[in-house]
Amino acid sequence: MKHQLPPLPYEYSALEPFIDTKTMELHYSKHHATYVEKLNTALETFPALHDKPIEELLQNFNNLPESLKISVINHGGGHYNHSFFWNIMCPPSIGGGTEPIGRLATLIESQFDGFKTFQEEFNKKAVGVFGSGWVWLVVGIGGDLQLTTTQNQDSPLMQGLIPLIGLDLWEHAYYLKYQNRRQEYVSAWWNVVHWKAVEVHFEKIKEAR
Ligand code: MN3
Repeated sequence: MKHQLPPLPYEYSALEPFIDTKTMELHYSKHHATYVEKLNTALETFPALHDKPIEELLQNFNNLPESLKISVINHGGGHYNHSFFWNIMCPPSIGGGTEPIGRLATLIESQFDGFKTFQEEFNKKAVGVFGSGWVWLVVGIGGDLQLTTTQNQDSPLMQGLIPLIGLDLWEHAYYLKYQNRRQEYVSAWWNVVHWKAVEVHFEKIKEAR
């Protein structure tokens, strides 16, 4: 079974002015699509593995055949990370950019000394990533929240972590609009974080444990 580019849950222009239309279009229809294509190509000669969900391949990447490992980490990670990324964003008009509520909010408050402090720490980590990578809020193995960064398309799943939010820090994610001003992109991005979706995802993780 081939991996598929999942439908984008909104129009290319939906996250304007924070993420511009042209960037969304290229990011989804070129960058993400290419990860999916290259992942499928790499898996062609491994039919048994081709049927497995991408999450499972990444969580167990250590057991993959050596010749396949790098392709799954790069293109499989790229496919998973972007599929995840589209779904934790939405336009402000339907709730993007609010603050979390409920159990997730309580946990953020207690672990990071408040939502504002959490955002500041996240931003600091985002700006500190050298080259291409991602910054994440994840659920750790013990169920605690952690801020972490990954290089290239490495996925937190590879370390047994479950992402709650993640921000793409590759230049392809922001260069057309923000050029070298990554900090500005990171600050603007908070306006489109879909906390409602993140909370639902968080509750599911809690139930599964
Ligand atoms: Mn990207």
